[in-house]
Amino acid sequence: MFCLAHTHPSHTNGHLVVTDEVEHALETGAPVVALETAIVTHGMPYPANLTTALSLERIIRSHGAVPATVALRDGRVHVGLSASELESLANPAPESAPAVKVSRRDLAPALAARRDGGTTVAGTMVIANSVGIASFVTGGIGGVHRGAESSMDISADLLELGRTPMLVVCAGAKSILDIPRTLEVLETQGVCVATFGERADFPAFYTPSSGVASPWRVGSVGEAAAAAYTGLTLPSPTATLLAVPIPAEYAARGDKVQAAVEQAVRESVEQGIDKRGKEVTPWLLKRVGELTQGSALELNVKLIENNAHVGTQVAVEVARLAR
Ligand code: PSU
Ligand code: MN
Repeated sequence: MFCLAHTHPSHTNGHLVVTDEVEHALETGAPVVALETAIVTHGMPYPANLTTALSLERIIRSHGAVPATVALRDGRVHVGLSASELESLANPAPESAPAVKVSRRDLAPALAARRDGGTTVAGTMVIANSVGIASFVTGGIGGVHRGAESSMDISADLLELGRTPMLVVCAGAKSILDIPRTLEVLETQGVCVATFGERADFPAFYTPSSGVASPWRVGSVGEAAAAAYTGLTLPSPTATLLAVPIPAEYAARGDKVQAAVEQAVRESVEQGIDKRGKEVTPWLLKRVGELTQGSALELNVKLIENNAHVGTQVAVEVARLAR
């Protein structure tokens, strides 16, 4: 259970609210798929953030798993959100304090201050793992930022993948990041990185290929699940980062978005935004959105829905292997 449980049994669940649906699924070994909410609070504008979050939950259910959307609300960690809780996170009342972006280091102060929060990949992994969830679907992970050799801006997502054994499904890393160095850090952290499908290279979020070789390739749901499940059974369990390329039909549009990404990165350096820590990723996402007039957002929705389709099938198989 979430942190306090180990040291203060009387506070068991004091910080944690798990919906009955998720709790029942966990008790019976049914597949549960975690979803993050930094993408809701900081990654996408309203109302696309809400419709996408609801659509992901629907897709996960349609493949026979239970979605567990993770967020912070009023001093508590929530695993599973109602539609109205999701709505208030996606579109906060104007008088309320804005939701914070919650990575591992933000968990304690955000809870203590009773702030609403959208959890990043790292923040979501910590929470999901603490309640026994083995699978997690997202869009893009954080990574090594370009220029990290001087800024040292390396997402906590990569270190969390190194210490929290679970399946994380993404569409690769955005090219706002330094993809070769991101893969280097994942190797250093001992993360199994496998690309789903026929391509030999790691996907770049908006486009199916980054030109950088993927360490592993898995050709089917079964192969992906076998790798992920085996990682969980090792004496020292390891995470699997399953990278699912955006479907080929979107490749041409992805190339156009790619040009906007390059421009946004240049502007962030010119304006010194690249030195602003946790603000960097949301700034770049917003700027790419403006430059592409919604086309980036549309691709973002398509690829994350595709991740949920593929990822849930893998999660269902991992749960079956674990029974
Ligand atoms: N990449 C995206 N969309 C996102 C994020 C990353 O394409 O919304 C979010 C995720 O929540 C991810 C976080 O975990 O940004 C990484 O932020 P940082 O680089 O500050 O660690
Ligand atoms: Mn960062």
